[in-house]
Amino acid sequence: MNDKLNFDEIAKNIKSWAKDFGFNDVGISDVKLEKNKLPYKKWILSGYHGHMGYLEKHQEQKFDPSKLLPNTQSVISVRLDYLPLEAKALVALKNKNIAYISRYALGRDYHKVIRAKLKKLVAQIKSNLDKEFHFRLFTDSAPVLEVDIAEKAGLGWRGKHTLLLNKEHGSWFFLGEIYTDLPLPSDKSTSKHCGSCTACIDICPTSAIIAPYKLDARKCISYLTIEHRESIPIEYRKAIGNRVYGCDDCQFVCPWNKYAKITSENDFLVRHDLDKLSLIESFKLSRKDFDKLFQGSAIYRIGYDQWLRNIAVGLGNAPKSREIIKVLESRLDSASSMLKEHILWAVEQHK
Ligand code: B12
Ligand code: SF4
Repeated sequence: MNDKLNFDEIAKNIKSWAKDFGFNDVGISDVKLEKNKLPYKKWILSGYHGHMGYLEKHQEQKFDPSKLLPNTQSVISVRLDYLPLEAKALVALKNKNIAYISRYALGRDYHKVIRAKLKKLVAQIKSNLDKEFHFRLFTDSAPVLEVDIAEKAGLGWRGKHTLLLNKEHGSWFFLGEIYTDLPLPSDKSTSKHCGSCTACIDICPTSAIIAPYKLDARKCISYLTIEHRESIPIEYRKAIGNRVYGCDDCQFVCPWNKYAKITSENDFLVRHDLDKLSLIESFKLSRKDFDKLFQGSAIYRIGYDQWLRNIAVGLGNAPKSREIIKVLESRLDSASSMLKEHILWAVEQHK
C-alpha cells in the first residue's frame, strides 16, 4: 500500500470514529491560512474586538498552525449540534419577564463536552497507528481560526453573520479541531448559499453586523453580555431587551436554520429549567445559589456580579412593575459600583 492510499484510509477511519464519538460531522483541511491574515489584521486595527485582548495577541499562531504544533500538516475539524429545543426558544425571547439565555448555554459547558470527545478521538487514532504522530486539540481555547478552518474542511460556508452555515444543519453547532503532523488528504470546501438574503443583518437588535461578513463585536449583545466586563454602554441597554447571556437573533432568523437538527448530546439538554428562568428570581439568587445553578455551565465563567448586571438590564426592560422596583432596590446597599449604576438605570425605566 503506498503512502497516499494509506493516509486516505486513515482519514476515512478518523471520520468514522469521530461520528462514533458523537460528532455530527468531520472534515479535513490543509494549513494554508495566509489569505485570512489581512482581513483579520484590518478587523483588529479597526478596534472591532473591543476589550477582547486575546484576539490581538498571538496573531501569528492563527495563520501558521505550526506555531501551535510543530510541523502541523493537517487539521481535523469537527462540528457538534447543540440546539436543545425547538420553537419554545422564541416564546422565552418574547416574554419580557423571562431571562433569555442563548441556546448554546442551556446545558453543560461545551468546552468540557467537546474536549472530552476530541481526547477520545485522539486516543483512538493513536492506538491505531504504527508510527508516532503528534496531535493538539482545541475548541474555542486558543488562537485558532475555527470558522475559516471548518469552511476549508467542507463543513459549510461562512454566513453574512460570520458564523459557519451548513445546508443540512443550519448554524446551531460548535466547532472543534485537532492539529496533527499526519499528512491527511484535505476535503473540498463547499459553495456559499446566502445569496441576496440579509435577514441576519436586518434583525440584529444593535446593528452589530455592519456589512456582510463583518461584525463590530463591541455592538454585539453576545460580547456585551458575556465578554464585556465593565458597564454596558447605555445606548445598547434597551436593545438588549431580556437577552441576559448571549444572543441568537441572527441565527433564529436565518432561513437555513429550518434544517437545523435538535442535539443528540445529552450534555446539551436544558438543565435546571434555564430556558424559563424568571428575571426576578434570577436577580434574587444568592452567590451560593449562582454557584450551584451554574456549576459546569458556560454561564459560570461570567461570574456573579456580571450576571446581576445583565439581569438588572433585563429587569429595566421588563414591563413596568412595582415588584421589580422593589427587587432591584433590595440590592442597592450591597451592590458594586458597576451593579449599582445598572440598578439605578433599571429603576428609572419603571417610572
Ligand atoms: C471572538 C469570538 C466571538 C466574538 C466576536 C465574533 C466574531 N464574529 O468575530 C463575540 C463575543 C461577539 C462572539 C459571539 C458569538 N459567538 Co463566537 N467566537 C469567537 C471566537 C473565539 C473567535 C472569532 C474570531 O476570530 N473573530 C475575529 C474576527 C476577525 O473574525 P471573523 O468575523 O471570523 O472575521 C473573518 C471574516 O469575517 C472574514 N471576512 C471579513 N470580511 C470579509 C468579507 C468577505 C466578502 C468574506 C467572504 C469574508 C470576510 O475575514 C475575517 C478574518 O478571517 C470563535 C472561536 C475561534 N477561535 O474561532 C468563536 C465562535 C466563532 N463563536 C461561536 C458562537 C456559537 C457564537 C455566538 C452564536 C454565541 C451566542 N449565541 O451568543 C455569537 C454569534 C455572534 C456572531 N454573529 O458572530 C462559534 C460559532 C460556531 C459556528 N456555527 O460558526 C465559535 C466558532 C466557537 C466554537 N468553537 O464553536 N464570538
Ligand atoms: S448575536 Fe445578536 S447582537 Fe450579535 S450579531 Fe447576532 S443578532 Fe446581532
